[in-house]
Amino acid sequence: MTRPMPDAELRRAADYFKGSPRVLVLTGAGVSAESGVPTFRASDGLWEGHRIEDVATPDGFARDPALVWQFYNARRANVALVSPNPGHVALARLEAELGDRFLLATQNVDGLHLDAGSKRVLELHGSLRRTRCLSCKVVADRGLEVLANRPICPACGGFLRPDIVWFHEMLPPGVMEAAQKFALQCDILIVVGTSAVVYPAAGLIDIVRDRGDYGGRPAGTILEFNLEPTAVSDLVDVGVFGPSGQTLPRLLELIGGG
Ligand code: BV8
Repeated sequence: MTRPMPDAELRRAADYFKGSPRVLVLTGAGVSAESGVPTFRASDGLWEGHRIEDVATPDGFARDPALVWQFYNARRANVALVSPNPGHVALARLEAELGDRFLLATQNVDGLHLDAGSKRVLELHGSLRRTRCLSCKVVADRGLEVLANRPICPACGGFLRPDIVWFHEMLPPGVMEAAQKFALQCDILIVVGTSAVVYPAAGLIDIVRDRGDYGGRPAGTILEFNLEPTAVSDLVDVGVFGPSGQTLPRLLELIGGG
């Protein structure tokens, strides 16, 4: 049974977009769920059958690189079969309206925001579509082509790893800083489809909320788009509960006076 659109909350959320606000968006796996990409912590989540330690940490890769590549090649194959959903498209439309007053920081590694036409995207956790050579360090965009279980660098013959930020690894230099800088200045933070438990990504929410306590601008408005309450739901100004593939397009309609 599909739930009714949360129109009252959507109208409250849309009211914050009057004028031309600076908008930061933080997305997680939920924004890709309706495209057919499994989320991490749902019952059918990606981690089932695999312990995080075995497939998404440097130690796991050192222990069994073939298992890790099997895990990531399976995800590459899944993403090759899916397309952006209307939620991704709505965020690309919001960027088109706001230009450099918009920035999208995603925890996702599926590349679907870019496929949907978003340009101002920070991939906080890397991308399934890139590899990095353990020897010559070259980062290559390999799209979603099928890779071997132990792919070799075409440039130097070294072993490749996914260009993904695993747990206990630092995020790419500059990426998190750019997101944090925007979080200090934005008027609105939209949090979409994330359980908000992974740091430092989830820390963007704290920055927007607490920056006034540290001499910064007063706290920005935080809007949460999710199926259900999360660890941050009691911190947000408006919670919009429903599938983001439906609620985000409706938000754009209401902002546009729809
Ligand atoms: C770091 C790439 C500094 C992999 C990912 C101990 C030692 C070391 C570090 C730590 C430690 N304890 C804690 C940490 C920090 C750690 C961390 O945060 N751990 C958590 C689990 C507690 N973070 C790190 O390690 C980070 N690095 O701290 O470096 C450092 C370095 C060395 C030593 C110390 C510190 C690196 C974190 C990056 C990890 N890599 N991804 C891959 O993707 O394969 S994280 C992984 O989780 C994904 O990127 C994913 O995006 C992310 C978060 O998950 P979500 O996106 O939120 O997905 P989830 O399934 O959880 O939730 C989906 C949500 O969507 C749900 O709320 C659901 O209701 C909703 N939803 C579902 N459908 C819909 C929907 N909403 C709307 N519409 C729908 N249709």
